[in-house]
Amino acid sequence: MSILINLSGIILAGLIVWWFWLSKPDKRKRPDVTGETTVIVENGVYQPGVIHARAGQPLTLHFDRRDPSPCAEQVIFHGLEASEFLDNGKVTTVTLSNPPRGEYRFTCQMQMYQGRLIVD
Ligand SMILES: [Cu+2]
Repeated sequence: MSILINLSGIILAGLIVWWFWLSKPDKRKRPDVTGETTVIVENGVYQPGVIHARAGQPLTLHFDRRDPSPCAEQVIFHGLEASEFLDNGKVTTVTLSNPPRGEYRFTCQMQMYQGRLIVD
């Protein structure tokens, strides 16, 4: 009986090791970027909420605002000196011509909409 318990303990430990160290190769790989993404602004969230970009490559974002509330009317890129007003029911394009490496938040003016831009 104790052999069985030990065995299951070893298997469990093995699973934990696998889960935490071996099962996430994607995290180390740099994600693919296209340099162009459509972001839907609706129901208090940006979709997608995380955008990847390459340092030194232009990034074009098309904000598709589907929320009439004034909360959604502006997008601000913190740390990048970039912001834009978004017309409801329309697509507004924001271009970051040369984003430096780093991680930046982009939010509405009240910071209820929250997104992350990761430039690497
Ligand atoms: Cu807001």
